[in-house]
Amino acid sequence: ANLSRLSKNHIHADEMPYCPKTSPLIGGPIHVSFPSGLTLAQVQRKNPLVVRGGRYRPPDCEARHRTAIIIPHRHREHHLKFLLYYLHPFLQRQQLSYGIYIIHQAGNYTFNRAKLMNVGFREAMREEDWDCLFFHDVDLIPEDDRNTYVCDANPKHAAIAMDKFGYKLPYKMYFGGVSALTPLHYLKMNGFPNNYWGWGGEDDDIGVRVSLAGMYISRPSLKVGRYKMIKHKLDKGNDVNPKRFNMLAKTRQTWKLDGMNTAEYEIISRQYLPLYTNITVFIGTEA
Ligand code: UDH
Repeated sequence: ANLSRLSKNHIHADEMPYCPKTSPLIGGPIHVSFPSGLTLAQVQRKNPLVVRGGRYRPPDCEARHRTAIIIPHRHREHHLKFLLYYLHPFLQRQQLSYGIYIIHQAGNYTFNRAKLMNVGFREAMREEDWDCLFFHDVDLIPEDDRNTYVCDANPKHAAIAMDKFGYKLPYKMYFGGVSALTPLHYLKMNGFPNNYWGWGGEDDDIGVRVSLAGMYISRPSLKVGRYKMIKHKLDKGNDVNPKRFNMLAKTRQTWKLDGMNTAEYEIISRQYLPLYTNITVFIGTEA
């Protein structure tokens, strides 16, 4: 009797039924264009149910999945605006409970995408028990909402078909752009490397870590895992990393010594903005 009273009392917060396994709001292909003059205020008006820090939960059902989106960022406000414009409605149509985290590298030292992901993982998990993390470049816009932002049994490479590669996988082990891991996957592979400074190599290192940790790469279909990249040139402060091939050849020896277990950084600020949580972090410089 006590138990049943307990569970009844417990109902108040959980009264809502679970969302259906497949969201009825999913529509398939999305036409992606980049309207000039778009502002963040407009994006905010179009997403009235998104709350402080860029959080959302479906209003009339209990989400089956809690997904954090982790976006490495510096000086790409223009791209970020378009990504938010498409991503918020996309995630809402999938009836997910979600949060968007921008991990902003402080200073003008060489960029380090993978280390920023380690920061994002730890800082997002500190806030909530997310069951899936999407590591997401700022310039990739998903073009089909059947590409659900939930995790698989194995680490998932979601950006299988990008326009810049002719909507094909450029090579079998490619793991760049957008990938999705559970906290367990992430810790099993010791997260991402911290020592790839500049452009290139880190995504292949991550792909190798997946297999060294005894996992496989899962992918959506080519039809669904489509992305449009916002065109741009290589950024200042993100020169091609000439050491990447030598480093990649050693991943087998280094993955347990360098990664989530050794990520050191200093949080400069944490801002709960209307459309996302911004974490500005100092991640150091190349040794
Ligand atoms: N990023 C930033 N700011 C930077 C650099 C990178 O925010 O200054 C982030 C952003 O999320 C971006 C991601 O890191 O989507 C990956 O960096 P990228 O867009 O430069 O890499 P990508 O390979 O584009 O997508 C490369 C453009 C031309 C490279 C030619 C090299 N031979």
